[in-house]
Amino acid sequence: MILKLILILSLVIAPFSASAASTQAIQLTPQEGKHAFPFFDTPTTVWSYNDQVPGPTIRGKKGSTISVEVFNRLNEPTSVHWHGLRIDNAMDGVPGVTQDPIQPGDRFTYRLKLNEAGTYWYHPHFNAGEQLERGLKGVLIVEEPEPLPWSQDLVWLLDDWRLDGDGTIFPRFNTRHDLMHDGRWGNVVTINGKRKPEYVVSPGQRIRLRLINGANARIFAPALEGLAANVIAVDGKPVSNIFPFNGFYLSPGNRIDLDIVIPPEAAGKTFLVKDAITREPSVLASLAVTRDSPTETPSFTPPTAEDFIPASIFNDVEMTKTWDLNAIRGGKYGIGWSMNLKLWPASDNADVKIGKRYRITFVNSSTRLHPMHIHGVFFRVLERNGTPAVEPFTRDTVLVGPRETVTIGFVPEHHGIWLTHCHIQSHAEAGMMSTIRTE
Ligand SMILES: [Cu+2]
Repeated sequence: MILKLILILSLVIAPFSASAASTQAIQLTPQEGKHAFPFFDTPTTVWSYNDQVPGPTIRGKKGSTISVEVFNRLNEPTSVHWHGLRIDNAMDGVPGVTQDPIQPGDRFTYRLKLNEAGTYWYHPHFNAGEQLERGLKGVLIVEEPEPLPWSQDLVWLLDDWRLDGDGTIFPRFNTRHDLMHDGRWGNVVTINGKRKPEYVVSPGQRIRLRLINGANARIFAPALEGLAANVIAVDGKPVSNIFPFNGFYLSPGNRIDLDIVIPPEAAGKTFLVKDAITREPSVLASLAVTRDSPTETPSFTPPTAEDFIPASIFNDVEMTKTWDLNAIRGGKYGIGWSMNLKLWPASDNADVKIGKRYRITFVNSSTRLHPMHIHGVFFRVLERNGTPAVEPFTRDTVLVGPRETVTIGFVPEHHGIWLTHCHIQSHAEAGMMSTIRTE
């Protein structure tokens, strides 16, 4: 009651600080729903947040706090993980590590302090191979407080689905084939749940395009045809120097923010955005330019990468940890994906201290793909196969290719037990998870 009164007073007395002082309350209800794909007579039964696929895009201002009440109306437990957010460990959404699973009919409230502007996303961390594939995922955007030059902020959640001939979701998850290979790749690719959607832009417009890979396993290599773009952020954080967007692998979990100017002379044109990961590039979406007369393009000063970590600080480090990634027999599916020969929930953990410098090396001893994600931190890629990496940005997910060795550097910032795992859901569920214990 008193808190409410204070909030009301603060709205009356200090309207300009109201957004920072108040807490945005959001409801997320995981539940069965219907989603119409274009080629089928009947809508597909999906699992959704709030009957939407993808779930609602949550937006909050940097510095604000949001509370998200999750009401589980599925017939099985769930949780929500906030991919990329550096938050209180108790809010990280990992059942068995940071919380108990949310049982059917139960509620759990996540309080999230939005400290850093950027592009994030949310998804379950329970039976994730099935829950994500059935449609549970959404985007979370933390908005910059300053005025921005973009007249449109396009958010594209890239996904794929494995649908049967009648439009139902292929009901077997973590199959032997998925486990032996690179997880579950679908046969229908969608942007925001739609097939090849068209977005309308106008000549001279400056737009921001946020790409989020929410697929279970598919890697995307988005390419803009005939349109120049600059990369301004990777995995939520501003890059240290903006660079042209040209051949970027977006692994499950990765995000990229692009700055695009629609050429003033492009009135009436349509630009295709294709996925170049397949031999025959396929259309993901298109940007249709209106025939309006061009507007003046606003100038753009790239945001500063405030806490960008220089790679040189990892020349000498307090600790190194090596995780060997490989398939072994065992686990709940008979085929396990291991980190140092351990299958989750057994794990060979890393113990680290806040503020120290660490190097972690992922050695992929297999011939499969492993996009490795670490919760609650961002890191620099230092080396690939012993050669210094040139990446003017930080990440929270890095693709470790077949037989590849990738070394990263990071400085732990928050207490707690932070999961690190392969973001190919089948691999994670077959054991490829461990933790970084931070004190
Ligand atoms: Cu993997």
